[in-house]
Amino acid sequence: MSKRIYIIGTAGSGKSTAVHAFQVWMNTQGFDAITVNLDPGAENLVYNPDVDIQDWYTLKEAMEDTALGPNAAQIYCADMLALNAKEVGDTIRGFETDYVFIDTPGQMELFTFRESSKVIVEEFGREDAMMAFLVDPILARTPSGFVSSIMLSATTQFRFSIPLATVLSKVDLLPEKDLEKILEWSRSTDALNTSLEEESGSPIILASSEFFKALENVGAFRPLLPISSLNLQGFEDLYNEIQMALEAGEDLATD
Ligand SMILES: Nc1nc2c(ncn2[C@@H]2O[C@H](COP(=O)(O)OP(=O)(O)OP(=O)(O)O)[C@@H](O)[C@H]2O)c(=O)[nH]1
Ligand SMILES: [Mg+2]
Repeated sequence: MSKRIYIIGTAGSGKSTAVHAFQVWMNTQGFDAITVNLDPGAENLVYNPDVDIQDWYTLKEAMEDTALGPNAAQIYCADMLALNAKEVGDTIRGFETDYVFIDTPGQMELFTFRESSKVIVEEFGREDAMMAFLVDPILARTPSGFVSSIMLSATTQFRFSIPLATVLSKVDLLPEKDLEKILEWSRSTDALNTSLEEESGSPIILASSEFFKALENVGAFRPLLPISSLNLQGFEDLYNEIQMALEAGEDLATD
């Protein structure tokens, strides 16, 4: 069965571009990969999805049919996903491919916090499924923004209980100094704590607290994987991380 990789992240974090870049990178490595768009509001996608939720319904149609405003219509569409999950899953299973890259709706809460996405993950298959959470570098540049991003990533992991890689997106936009700093925070809670204290001007115990240790223990706080969809930097490392996580899952399943 093909491996399914869900690309998740806050609005504008680079999900759609990463889906396309990952497919391109896979093809250069001789692997076959297909793309799936689950965003009913996506316009001008940078890739041509092999499976597109917009063939079932679009945000625009939902607004016309229900007379809902854009935000309520987004939620309506997110819930519609569950109704179409089996058909979309069957369409995906119709492809013989190594990898399936799944682009999720712009605003992450539409996927992360709605029950329908759990239906999707079950229907598409839990086995050999993984998530890549994209951290937006603009948010991660400040210590408090970095911590918020890690918490969002951890929330996603708690919601779905499938392996998750936390990825720092668009690193070509970051000056080398900022990139190093962010990576250092993701490797060392001491470094993070020092920067948090500098930012707030008062002592902070967050990064050394039991809470952060718990995040570390469940794997939510880990060294970030830096990628750039612009120059394909980091995709090999992300690929290796996915392989390792899914193989570890297989070993557990066969134990
Ligand atoms: N420099 C640079 N820009 C990027 C990269 N990835 C994405 N972008 C840009 O960031 C913006 C948002 O990218 P998208 O891929 O649309 O992000 P998204 O998360 O799918 O956005 P929504 O679905 O609208 O929430 C676009 O202008 C992209 O061209 C990258 O690796 N480097
Ligand atoms: Mg998108």
